[in-house]
Amino acid sequence: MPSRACWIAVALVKSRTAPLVAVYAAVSPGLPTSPAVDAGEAIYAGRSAPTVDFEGTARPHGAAHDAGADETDGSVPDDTTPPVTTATPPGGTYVGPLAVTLRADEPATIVYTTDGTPPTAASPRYTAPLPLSADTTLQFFGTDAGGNVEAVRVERYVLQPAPPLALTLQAEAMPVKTTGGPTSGGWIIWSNGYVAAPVSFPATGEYEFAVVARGTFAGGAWPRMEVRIDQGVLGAVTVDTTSWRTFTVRGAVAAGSHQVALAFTNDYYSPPADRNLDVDQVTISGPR
Ligand SMILES: [Ca+2]
Ligand SMILES: [Ca+2]
Ligand SMILES: [Ca+2]
Repeated sequence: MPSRACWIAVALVKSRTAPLVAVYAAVSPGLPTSPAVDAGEAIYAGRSAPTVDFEGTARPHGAAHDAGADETDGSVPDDTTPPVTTATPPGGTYVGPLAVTLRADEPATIVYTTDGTPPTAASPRYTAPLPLSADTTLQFFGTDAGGNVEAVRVERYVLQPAPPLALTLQAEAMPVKTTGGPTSGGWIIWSNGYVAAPVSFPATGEYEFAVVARGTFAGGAWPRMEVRIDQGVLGAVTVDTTSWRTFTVRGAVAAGSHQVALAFTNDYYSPPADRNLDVDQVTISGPR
């Protein structure tokens, strides 16, 4: 018997307004049927589902159809196309931590793994962008409403550490100075106050702040200097020298832009005694 390309689609439709079930048929052109039916013609109507005997391949109906399509005339073929899921950004080499978004081109359930093993239907389901903080092989696939399963896709991410910060800021050039005036090579903070500048920290970690400073002893004490991040104290030192010297403070700073301030906190003035803090520069390095 010669084979011939032909199809018969049978749609079972339940009425929204009454417990009525109808069967519609669509037949490929030239295919003889008995009894003869035309595409879109109702060949059964009743209050319960009929028993339909036919030869050929049946597909599950309903869920396999594209959502919202008009299926009553049999003109919409079943969805047999698996979803296409895309990772954004795609695999590659990136600097610093990353968040990867998975999106399918149709409504689909996406599962994924990050441990190098191929995902299965039981793998974690994707619901929100995936934060990556180390080299990761991301594997995933989507399953659409019709049960069509996408082949596993693989994206490899290589995350390089952000380049370290090594930055020197001159105190006299900082954009914020709450008090004081210029002095040779730096800025003299003569009452309680600070100089400050915004700094972008490339990654979270411990940074070193090497401050070149000097001071005047008065009222029985040397000046006290704080290194502040967004006006929170990272560390404090006593500047016990009248010549420029480097004082070092270390502490954890979160990635992002922060105000770095060098503050004088124990001013004293009783003429002729005058306790002051002079600041030349700060070198910021890290993370380490
Ligand atoms: Ca599909
Ligand atoms: Ca003073
Ligand atoms: Ca300076």
